[in-house]
Amino acid sequence: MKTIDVCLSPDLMHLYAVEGKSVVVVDILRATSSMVTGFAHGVSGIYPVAKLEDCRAMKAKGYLIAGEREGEKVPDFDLGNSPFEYMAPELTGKLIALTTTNGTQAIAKSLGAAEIIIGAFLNLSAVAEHLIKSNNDILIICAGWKGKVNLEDTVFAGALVDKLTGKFSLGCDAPLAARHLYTCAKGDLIGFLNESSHVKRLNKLNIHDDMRFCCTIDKYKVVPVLKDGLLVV
Ligand code: 3SL
Repeated sequence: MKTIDVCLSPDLMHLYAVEGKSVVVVDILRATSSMVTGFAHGVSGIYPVAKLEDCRAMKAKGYLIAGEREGEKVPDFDLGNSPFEYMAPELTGKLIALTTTNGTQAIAKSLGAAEIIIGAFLNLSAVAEHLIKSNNDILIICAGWKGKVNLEDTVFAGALVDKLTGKFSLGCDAPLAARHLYTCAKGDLIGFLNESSHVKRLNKLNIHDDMRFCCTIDKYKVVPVLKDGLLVV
């Protein structure tokens, strides 16, 4: 039986191999939720970039440039990192270069995997179905916050492990712990995540609606996959 494992922070990546695996990158608040929303609303490609300056340089190549630092939109960029911005009809067919504090860094650290896909509550079941079809060992990489473990990505990892239990065996105790956390959270996901440090951080920026939206399960069926550096569906 293939295995499923969870890396709770990108700073723990040295403990895991990505080669030959399906890697699921997750940054529920908000990078991977925004990516999934963008694709569901017709964005044609998202180029994830770790460094701000590399993202800015993509403007000259015809990309819209998007991203945040510390939760706030980069002032001269076209878009920030709220999923609501990624629903705009004028983004249909557009290419976006995106840099975020943690999410796009986690993608950069996943290079070398058999495939890299983007997970969020918004596309939870579609991701699970994709992984069953791929039938590789799975590694879920939680983007966390600047190397620290966070609640929302861990709960998502637990939800995905829960969906795949019986079809994949658990690689270590992290998927078990994540699944237990999800069991505690699932009755009131929004209430549970309200206590998280990033929700408090977003609240201080007067960003209140994004978290509720990012907790919507299975709103979309798209599964973004990294192909030659570009996320596509
Ligand atoms: O850390 C990230 O990648 C972002 O998603 C953080 S924020 O929600 O935009 O602040």
